[in-house]
Amino acid sequence: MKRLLALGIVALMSGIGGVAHAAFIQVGSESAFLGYFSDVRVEDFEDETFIPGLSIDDDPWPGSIHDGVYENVVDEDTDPPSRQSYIFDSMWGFGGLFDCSPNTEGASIDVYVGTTLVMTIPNTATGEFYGFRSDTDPFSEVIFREGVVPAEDKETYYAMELVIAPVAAPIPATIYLLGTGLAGLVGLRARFRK
Ligand SMILES: [Ca+2]
Ligand SMILES: [Ca+2]
Ligand SMILES: [Ca+2]
Ligand SMILES: [Ca+2]
Repeated sequence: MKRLLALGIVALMSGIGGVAHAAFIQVGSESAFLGYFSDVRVEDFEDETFIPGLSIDDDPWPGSIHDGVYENVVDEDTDPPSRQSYIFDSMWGFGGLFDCSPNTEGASIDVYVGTTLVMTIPNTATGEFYGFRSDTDPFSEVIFREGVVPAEDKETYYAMELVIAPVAAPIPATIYLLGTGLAGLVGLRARFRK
């Protein structure tokens, strides 16, 4: 009996561990991504204005927007390292079309959420979709870093399009309270009229 209980606890704990490991799941195609999320925001870099909620932190190595793409370089050998953070209020999924061919194929791009490596964009990418989703917690920052790090290498890439699955905005508590408060007042008035 005790042994069964111990086995049960071990099974439970490994189950919890399994969920934690499955936090980020790479999504193989844009159609799979769009099929999974009913609500997505697309930034196509056709102008200098980003969709609401999106920003890119690329200090002190700013990229450029031209010809419908955002261009930048990932390199761990600059000081500070050349990395980019794609920031959005709160997302369940992030992806896009990425092209590593400009300025020849360099190193790959490793994509992080916090300190977790969530996917790698290979140096052979020429505009295919790379994306992932979280099935545990939403996230707000996606970091692009140089993958393999030989000192002489760096990866110049184009982000041709970003596809973001936002977390639906909850009804703010104050509006909800105001709503229920108004409903209460209407109810009171109705009662007094009788
Ligand atoms: Ca735009
Ligand atoms: Ca574009
Ligand atoms: Ca490098
Ligand atoms: Ca390149």
